Amino acid sequence: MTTLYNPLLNGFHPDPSVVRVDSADGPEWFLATSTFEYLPGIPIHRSRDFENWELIGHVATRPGQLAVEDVPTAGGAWAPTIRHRDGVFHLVITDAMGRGMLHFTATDAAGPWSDGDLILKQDGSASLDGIDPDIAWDADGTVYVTYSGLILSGDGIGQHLGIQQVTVDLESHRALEEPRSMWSGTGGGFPEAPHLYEVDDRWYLMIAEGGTERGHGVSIARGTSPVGPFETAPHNPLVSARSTTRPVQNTGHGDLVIGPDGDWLCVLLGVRPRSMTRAFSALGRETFVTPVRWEDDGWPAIDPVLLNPRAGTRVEIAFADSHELDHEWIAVRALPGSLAELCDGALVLHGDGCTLDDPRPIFVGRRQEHLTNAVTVSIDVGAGVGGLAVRYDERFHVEVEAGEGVLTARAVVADLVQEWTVPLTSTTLDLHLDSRRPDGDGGFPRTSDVLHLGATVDGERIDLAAVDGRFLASETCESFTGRVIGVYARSGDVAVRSWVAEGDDE
Ligand code: 6LW
Repeated sequence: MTTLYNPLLNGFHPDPSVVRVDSADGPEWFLATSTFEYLPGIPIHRSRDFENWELIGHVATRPGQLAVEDVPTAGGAWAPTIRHRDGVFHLVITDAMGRGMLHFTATDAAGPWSDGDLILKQDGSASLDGIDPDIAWDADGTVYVTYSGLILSGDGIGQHLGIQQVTVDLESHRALEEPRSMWSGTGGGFPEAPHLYEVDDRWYLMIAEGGTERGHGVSIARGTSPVGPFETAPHNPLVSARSTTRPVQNTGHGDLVIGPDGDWLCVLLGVRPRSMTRAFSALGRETFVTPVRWEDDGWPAIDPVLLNPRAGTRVEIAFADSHELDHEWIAVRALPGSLAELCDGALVLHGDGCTLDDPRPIFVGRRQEHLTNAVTVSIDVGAGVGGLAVRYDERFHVEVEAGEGVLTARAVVADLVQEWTVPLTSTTLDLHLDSRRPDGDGGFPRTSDVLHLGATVDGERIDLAAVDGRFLASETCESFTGRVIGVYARSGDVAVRSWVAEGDDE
């Protein structure tokens, strides 16, 4: 029996879409998730048992595939759908406030993927207006793109037209009709994340509604045609954590697939909030999975998401032994390889005067994947100024920085900035950034975690500051992403010799 680990993908991996591909070698599953303003964009994870997942690459690895260089925070790669047909992987997604609604293809999910074609309105004038596109085919090969009609540009910006659908010619990438309104849920806010499934000669339209926060849920309807009409299931929402005290909240934005045991599964997003009232989700929206049962009446039932974290992990990277950055490294509105290079046994970042307050910092990082987490980097600041940071966005970041004779801990929370500084007599040192449970809580933790910032200089540990972790949580930052921990340079050259990260979810 397959073990369903939850989170299935730790760290910010929201809006999951999954596809199963059967071959002579057996089944494989592929997961795609959102990346917003980060690059490379749209990670693809692969599994052969639904337990162990490997990051095999990304859809957007080249300039121009997405246009995130100038998107506002939380713009960019929103909510993919991944499908497989006749040997080709198809992925549709909206590059929000970037290129628009896009269709990518690949014969190998690890890439390379195509450059991405805009899915155009019927008159060819512009991209379809909407988010969370789904792609489905009927037996005749007609292509249906079903999406959430949230208007992100132009006069109607912010309007929500409900769930919409068009048939599309994938040769011209043009809609063949004006958008039709579809069943849009049971009245919850923000109907989105539509997915169409043909099961036992019925067409099911599954959506998310209630918004991606605590009201989130998955609802479904069915009909005899992919264009509807659809009748609402009698027991919506199929799954939601709203008004519960479950440890996994915000569950919604689901996609269905047949798992290794022949049973159906639903992958979906969720958060793991901590504090006395479970208020703060430090890591952002992660990917989870839960069983699905088809009842005798032909409706699916989806179980509540059960937390089942994996064992802790330890990642050790000595850059002298590295020939290239692995797939886990990401950067803000730029590809990591354009900001940092491996040379002389180190990862060298070339500061350009930008700081973490700027839209394109010289920063390369990795998702924080565990609620209790410790990162140490060995760094040489003899030729520059830089450090180790945990980032939500330009207005919410906490870092420990060294260079020009000063060691600084800094907390930037919206427009509030606090710094702790001590003189620095060395240019080679270790920097530490730990997320620890709050102590002395008597079972009622007063926050999600506490961020401890420090350094080890000439063998002496210096604890500089402790910052309440609530200020770097998806609720506080009103963020679609999650914590990313990385190294950065403000000025000059900063050489990072090693990276050690370990954590668990106890
Ligand atoms: C995604 C939509 C959503 O497109 O937020 O709130 C957007 N839910 O489904 C980004 O995650």
